[in-house]
Amino acid sequence: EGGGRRVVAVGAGLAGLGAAQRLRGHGSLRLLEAAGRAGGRVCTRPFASGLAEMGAHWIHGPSPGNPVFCLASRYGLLGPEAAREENQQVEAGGHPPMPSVTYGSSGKVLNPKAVREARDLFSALLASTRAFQGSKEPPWPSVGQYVRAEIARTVPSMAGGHEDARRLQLAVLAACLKLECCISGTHSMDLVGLEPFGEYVSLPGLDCTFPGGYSSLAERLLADLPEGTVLFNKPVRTIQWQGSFREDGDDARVFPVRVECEDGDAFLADHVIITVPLGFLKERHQELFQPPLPERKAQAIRNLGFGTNNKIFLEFEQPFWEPEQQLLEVVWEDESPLEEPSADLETSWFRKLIGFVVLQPPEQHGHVLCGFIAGKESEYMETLSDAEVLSAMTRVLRTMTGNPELPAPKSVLRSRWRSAPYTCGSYSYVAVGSSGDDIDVLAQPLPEDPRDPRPLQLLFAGEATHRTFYSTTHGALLSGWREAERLNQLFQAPVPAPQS
Ligand code: 6YU
Repeated sequence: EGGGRRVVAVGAGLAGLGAAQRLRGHGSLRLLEAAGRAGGRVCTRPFASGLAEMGAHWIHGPSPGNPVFCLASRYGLLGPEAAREENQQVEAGGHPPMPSVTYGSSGKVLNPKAVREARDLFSALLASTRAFQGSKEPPWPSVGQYVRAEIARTVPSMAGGHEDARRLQLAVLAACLKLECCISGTHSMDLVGLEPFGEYVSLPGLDCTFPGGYSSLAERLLADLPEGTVLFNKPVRTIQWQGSFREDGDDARVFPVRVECEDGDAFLADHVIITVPLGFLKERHQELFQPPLPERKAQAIRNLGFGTNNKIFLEFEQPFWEPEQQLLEVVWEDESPLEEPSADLETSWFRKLIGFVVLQPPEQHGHVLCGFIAGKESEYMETLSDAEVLSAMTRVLRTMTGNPELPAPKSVLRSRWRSAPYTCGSYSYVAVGSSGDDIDVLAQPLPEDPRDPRPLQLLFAGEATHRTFYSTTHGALLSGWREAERLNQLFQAPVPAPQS
């Protein structure tokens, strides 16, 4: 250690691991992680005969511009499909096409042509939101209000004016909005800001998964760090900055930051990289930082959105779907985006579920479906028992397939990201009333004054600090690299003369 500068990183998700990877060789580094494992929201668990991704599922846009894809390829963690050049060039715009079947609540498979028509309309509307990027006066504050207003305008001409067909189109559009809630990790698209929505960048490439689990990436990053760099089960309680702290028995060195863990252990540092999720910051920033964060930073934390998207894995003895089907969607035929959804969580939470992805290949995973559900309904689901969730899912599937005898799943496993004490939700979005500038403010190191003699005491990384790739693993990794680079630059700069 000697005179080298001491760096502490809080959180061993991809942002923290990425920062550690890039900081090697500079001063000394400790990573404090609240959980007993690395990866954070990258979390693979065994389920059925295979694996279940409780958090991040796909590499979004696996192509040479995606650092997660590049690392995973370098480590040999991806299957042959992902490595194919053609796959890397597909422009899916964040919504990869998958062979799908759409069930309606009347118990029948819906007409694929009618479903496609409504989906195409929705995609076009969503794409048209990009036009409002940077606009001083967007027509509506939120994506949801804009999309619904456009749908209302289209209604008279929808489905050639045929009432039943029009109703079906509206029901599919309601399902599209729920899917979008899962993608944005929000309760309602009415909470997602229209103007900033277009700043999110989707990379080219056909989304792919990790055959050995997403956690294999975190494990590789961890394995490359010197032994003992990461301390597990070390939740941080307070971060004191702008101080003058001395180690017992060593008066020579004074550190500006002191990081105290819940178990009372304390670490003195010159620089602390904070990678805790925005959800955790929203709940705890007031006690976490002493002195408190500047108002601008606290405001950005309050302004930005952080919602819930959960998964429900169901294992079946036998598949009731066809082998080629990769996505089973559900549409409640009595719903419309122009009407308020039911607010009674107890009786209708399961209506927010968008459907299921079939885990591939069945030889590895068994017959497993992965359902997605966002928002308050998803948070309500977290309060239920496994048996209650399993029985609600069985009812949904029986309704949708029109088969009251459909065998219940053998087992269930779900994520509970809202109740996870060191995450407090799933991922960030740019909420109504905030903008991409809030992301940059969140990412700004402290103290704010660049002439401060003790610069970069607090640095901020994590998915929510990446202006164009927030809510993704590549955004998280890049944010960690960015902050490590900021420190590396400082370490290379000539050391200023000590102040007397
Ligand atoms: C992706 C995907 N994906 C599904 C679900 C979730 C997420 N994401 P971490 O939380 O990892 O690390 C912080 C650590 O800090 C953690 O270990 C804590 O324990 C620790 N900590 C906290 N407090 C502490 C304390 N006090 N002391 C010590 N330690 C502490 N991303 O690329 N593909 O398919 C999905 C999905 C259910 C929950 C995802 C996906 C998001 C990523 O998982 C996430 O961004 C990163 O892993 C975060 O890493 P990190 O290091 O920042 O934090 C237009 C428009 C668009 C909007 N978005 C569109 C994009 C769609 C996003 N898609 C997501 C979809 C799924 C299915």
